[in-house]
Amino acid sequence: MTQQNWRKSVVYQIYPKSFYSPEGNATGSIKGVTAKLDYLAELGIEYIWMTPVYKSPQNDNGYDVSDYYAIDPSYGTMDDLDELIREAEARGIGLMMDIVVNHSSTEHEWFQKSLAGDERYRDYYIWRDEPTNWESKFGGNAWKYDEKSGQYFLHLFDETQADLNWENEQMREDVYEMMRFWREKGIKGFRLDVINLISKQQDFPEDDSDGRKFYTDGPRIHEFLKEMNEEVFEGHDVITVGEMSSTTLDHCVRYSNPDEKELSMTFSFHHLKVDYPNGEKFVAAPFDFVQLKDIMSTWQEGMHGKGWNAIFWCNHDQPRVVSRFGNDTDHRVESAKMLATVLHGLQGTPYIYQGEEIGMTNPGFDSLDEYRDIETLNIYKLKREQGVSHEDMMAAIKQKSRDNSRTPMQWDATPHAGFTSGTPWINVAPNYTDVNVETALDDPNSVFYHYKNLISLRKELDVLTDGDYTLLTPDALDVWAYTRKTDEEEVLVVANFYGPETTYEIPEGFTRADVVSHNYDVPQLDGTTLSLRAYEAIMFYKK
Ligand code: TEU
Repeated sequence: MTQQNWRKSVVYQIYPKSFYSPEGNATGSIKGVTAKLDYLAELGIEYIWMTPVYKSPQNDNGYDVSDYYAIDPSYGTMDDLDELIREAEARGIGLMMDIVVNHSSTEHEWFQKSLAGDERYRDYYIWRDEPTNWESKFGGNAWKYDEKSGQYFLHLFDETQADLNWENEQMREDVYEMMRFWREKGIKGFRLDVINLISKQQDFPEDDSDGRKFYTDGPRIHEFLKEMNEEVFEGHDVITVGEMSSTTLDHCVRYSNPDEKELSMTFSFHHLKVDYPNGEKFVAAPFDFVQLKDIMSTWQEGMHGKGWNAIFWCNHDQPRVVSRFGNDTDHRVESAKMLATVLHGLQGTPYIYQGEEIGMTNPGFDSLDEYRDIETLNIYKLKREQGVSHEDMMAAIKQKSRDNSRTPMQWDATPHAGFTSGTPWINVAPNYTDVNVETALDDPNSVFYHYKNLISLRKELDVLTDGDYTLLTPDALDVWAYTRKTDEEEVLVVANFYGPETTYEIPEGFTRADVVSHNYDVPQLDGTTLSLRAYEAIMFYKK
């Protein structure tokens, strides 16, 4: 992939812990990723974003890095990683590494030295005499007391994930040097974990909320990203994506505008909070469809010609989209394809999360024993202490837990879905006997081939890269229709997000012959009146 045409590519996200273990272990490995490269090449993706495989105590499944230069033995060796880079490249696939530098594990040597009061390293982290009332994203106060020094350190995530002090220039240089090490290995991209949280307002005020306004898109963030670009990315064939927590459109335009020289693109999450009543995640609730269209459309319009979106429904922190915005019981296949069509028609780079391409669902675990995630377990404990009932918490967890996306990849109908011959670290979703890669590859009408077609359309149709976006149905309670247009080409996407049949008047000039993606046989089009069946979605294209 060159700098010029990466915008036509699709990225596939791998959570290696749950991808494949050829060794028969409880957790997947780097060799497991290499073993499945032909499958990914068949799908047509051009980049793999692999979540962290660095040495780590694994309290947050690798987002707590204890050595940025070493591979965690549970994932294999550095040789395995070199082999993955080579083998991927041989198939035209670039590997993106996940860089976690808002925080490190408290087991990292830097933190250990900081704790010991080492002159150079004390200031690599954020120490204060008094805590503030800021909250950790995983629940509880964000400051932890250290008896020895009588000071508190900041942790926006788990207490074993200490926030790095980006005000310290030497720390920043150490981070850039580490990133150059990975670049020199031949990786083709960086995904930057919660990168918009690295610059904290230095007076550390008390908040009437959880504190996020004092460190989200903080005072020096653009300066730090420009510096990182100069030190690491500039002049090299790498793409970059920043994970932007609770960000704004204006900041994302700046992060991803090529003239600003910061990043290639940004992830934002507002569209995945449409089932958070009053902003609260751990409450079971339906999603707001009109709001979903509104938010995504605002970002489509706002980034057009200025910035670049990373577009996605799923990742390792989100429930499965077919269970969330589709229908994973009566219309799993239709609704998985519908959601894929809507996403791949949009401006930006699509990210597909492992298993999404075969329509994997939430596992529906009822018992807390089946959950593993540190966020889920922390929040359960906290909410129970605050008096929320076990039943209400379990309903919320079943719908919202990050473990919904972390169950093993379903390769075939053999025990443990072919993920491992051993006992997996987390249970496999019970529907693996029907929903698996082997079945999908054998069926020309599977979700897999629908994704494959959409990925190839992204490469063929320039309008999917360049076209401007117009939402045609802002108020409709069931239909999302939009166009993408350039002077030469036009795409129309029409999707029914629900089960009951509905009709939609399409703009003049599109015919059955213009259909390039569809999840039913023949479109029910009478003049300009389109009748849509359950979760039906059509993409039209004309020159
Ligand atoms: O996630 C950042 C983040 O804020 C979330 O998506 C988080 O999971 C959510 O707020 C919880 O409700 C990134 C990683 O993707 C996630 O896996 C890590 O746990 C987190 O950073 C800390 O490194």
